[in-house]
Amino acid sequence: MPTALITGITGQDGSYLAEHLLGKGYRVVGIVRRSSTTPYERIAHLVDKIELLSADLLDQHSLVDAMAACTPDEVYNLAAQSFVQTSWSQPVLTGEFTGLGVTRALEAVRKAAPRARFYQASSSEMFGKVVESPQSESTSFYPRSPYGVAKVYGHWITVNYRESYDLFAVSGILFNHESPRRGLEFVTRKVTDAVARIKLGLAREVRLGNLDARRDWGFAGDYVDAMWRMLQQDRAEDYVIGTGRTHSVRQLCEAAFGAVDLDYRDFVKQDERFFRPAEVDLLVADPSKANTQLGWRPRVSFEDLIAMMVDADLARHRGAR
Ligand code: NDP
Ligand code: GDR
Repeated sequence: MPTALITGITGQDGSYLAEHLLGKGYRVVGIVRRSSTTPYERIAHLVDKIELLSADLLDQHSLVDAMAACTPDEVYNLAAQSFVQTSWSQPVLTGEFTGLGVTRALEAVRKAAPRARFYQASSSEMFGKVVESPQSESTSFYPRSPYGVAKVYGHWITVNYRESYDLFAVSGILFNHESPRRGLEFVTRKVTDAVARIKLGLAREVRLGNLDARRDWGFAGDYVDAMWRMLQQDRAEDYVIGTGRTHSVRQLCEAAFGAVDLDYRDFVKQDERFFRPAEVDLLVADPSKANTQLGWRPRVSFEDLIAMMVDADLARHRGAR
């Protein structure tokens, strides 16, 4: 039974990846950081099937100890400060978690589990102010936020450790992926949660920033399979993962409100607080390398994804009444 170690197991992707690997017969070990509460809501249904170790991306020794304790065959480094807007108010912390944290994770692998295969959660935010569309593995980076800059560092340090130490280290450049487990501050979930509350009479409006930004949105459950596939290849290489379709935040609102027969224009208000100091206007993936080499294709469409998220938020709010 192979062992997988997941940092960020309590996050959206960590929870789906844990399910995916358990389904394949893996022993799954997750890293959690100390908290005064137990914020395991996304993995509550899995806690008796996985092992949890206490460690933090800020603490090198804890990562080495975790690696030594479980001797993983595969390491998925998903932990990060992942909210772009927060990266302007906490740029140093974002650099520590999202940038240098990758080096700490790689050092822990090098010291305690050098034969383990390593996955780094890189991001389409590295393309930022895009120099071409669609974006592929060969597109140059132009990050537009402290988060994007930190991810570029994490990306290149992964490449560097592969080349310096012959580690099997890959970087998945993933475009936005969402689900009913998405954090409430991200725009898809913010909108679908608001749609549910408005439909049930619990709210009257939702305040958003830039409605013209365009993203390539897919379903998180599909994307964790791509992560796993990358680590099963003969050679460690980097891959772009996305759907190849792009929609604006306005179209997202149209789809989400439309799913409950409401018109978004009656409920969406624009608010300066949610505009960013520097915006990423357009992202759209060219996933042809992943299609060909990994045999990976997204299975859930944008429309079905938004409907799934609206349904889940409606059910949750109905249950809470
Ligand atoms: P989430 O924000 O849902 O999860 C982040 C995880 O990181 C949580 O488990 C969090 O733990 C953990 N974490 C944060 N800081 C630390 C730390 N110092 N030490 C240990 N753990 C820490 O992110 P997602 O699941 O959406 O994303 C997973 C990864 O993929 C991230 O690296 C993200 O940047 C990247 N990514 C995501 C994309 C997306 O669209 N979702 C697209 C491209 C890349 P806690 O629960 O304690 O807060
Ligand atoms: P993003 O996701 O920054 O792409 O990063 P987010 O959902 O936060 O923003 C997407 C776009 O929507 C616009 N927007 C708003 N965003 C939020 N959060 N709240 C609003 O009210 C709002 N109004 C408009 C934003 O300006 C932006 O253009 C996500 C994260 O998961 C990263 O960790 C990951 O690396 C990238 O996706 C790929």
